[in-house]
Amino acid sequence: MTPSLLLLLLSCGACFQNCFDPALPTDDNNDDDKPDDPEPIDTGDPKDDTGPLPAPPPCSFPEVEPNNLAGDAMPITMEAWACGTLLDEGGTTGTDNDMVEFTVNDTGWISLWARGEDIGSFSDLDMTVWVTPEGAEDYDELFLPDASPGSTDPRMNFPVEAGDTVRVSIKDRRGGEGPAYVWEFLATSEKEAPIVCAAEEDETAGGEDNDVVSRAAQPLESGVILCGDTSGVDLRDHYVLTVPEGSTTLRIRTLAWQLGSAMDTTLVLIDPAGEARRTVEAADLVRDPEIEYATTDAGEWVLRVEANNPRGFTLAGWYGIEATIDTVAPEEPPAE
Ligand SMILES: [Ca+2]
Ligand SMILES: [Ca+2]
Ligand SMILES: [Ca+2]
Ligand SMILES: [Ca+2]
Repeated sequence: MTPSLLLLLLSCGACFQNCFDPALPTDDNNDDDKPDDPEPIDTGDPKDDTGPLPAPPPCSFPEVEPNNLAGDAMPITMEAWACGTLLDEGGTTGTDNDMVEFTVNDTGWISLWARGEDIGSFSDLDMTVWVTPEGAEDYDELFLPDASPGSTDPRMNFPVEAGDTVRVSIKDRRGGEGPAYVWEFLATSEKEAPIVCAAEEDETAGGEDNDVVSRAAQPLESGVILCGDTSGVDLRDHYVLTVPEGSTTLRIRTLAWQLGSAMDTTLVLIDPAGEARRTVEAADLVRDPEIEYATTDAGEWVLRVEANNPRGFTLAGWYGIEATIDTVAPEEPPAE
């Protein structure tokens, strides 16, 4: 691909941004060209307040090809936009792979966001992430995030350590045929965790793990958000719901994908006899399942929280579960 063609495509990307995203500023003095002088946006100083999110493009890190292989990943910094175009070497289809890499400055949660659809592209962006701890020989964590609420653009949050190297691959999921899709990417440091936990999972509360119904031991308290994790090979967690005598409505909600977890959750509600009464899987557009179930069967019910990620396991499989147990006590028999 010639440099002039790349410039033309990047210019198209800028046009997409300004035409389709009214939230983005327009710069009348700068036409629709990418800036010639990329400068990372330094928001490291809290006094340097640019608002809740770093300033949107201009792009601080226009991609430099070749960047298809891990060793060629383009170095970038957090809090600054990178951008590029998915175009194969022949310049005709979108089978490109673009990789960026950065080092984490502060321990805590980070957010990764790859934009395509949001800026007017018909791409279906795919983001794969590797995290390598400082001094490690190779990555030890692999995330497979997917779309985010309201968009096919992947966006996710997960905790990291200072010194970690994060490498990100951006592709079009459909691959093969297609126009030259533009993308933008931003990594930001989150000031707070995306979820507030009132209780934490105890994986071994009932034995070696909580992977089967018979080892369900940890109670879910009504109205309390419990945070758990299904990362790696730990794909199932079981909890106890104690249903008293009377007419009870169980309401269970999941807080995961909507907050940036890579987890696709399946909930299974199991009665005291061990029979599954209700199973709700992640839907395409809403991947955090909810259950509302009425029963008069008192006893120890079990809730299974299962990672059912269509693209395999992830190490960003964190979740929150909130169960409420509403019971109307049985009527007292009339006095003699
Ligand atoms: Ca590219
Ligand atoms: Ca590339
Ligand atoms: Ca677990
Ligand atoms: Ca488990």
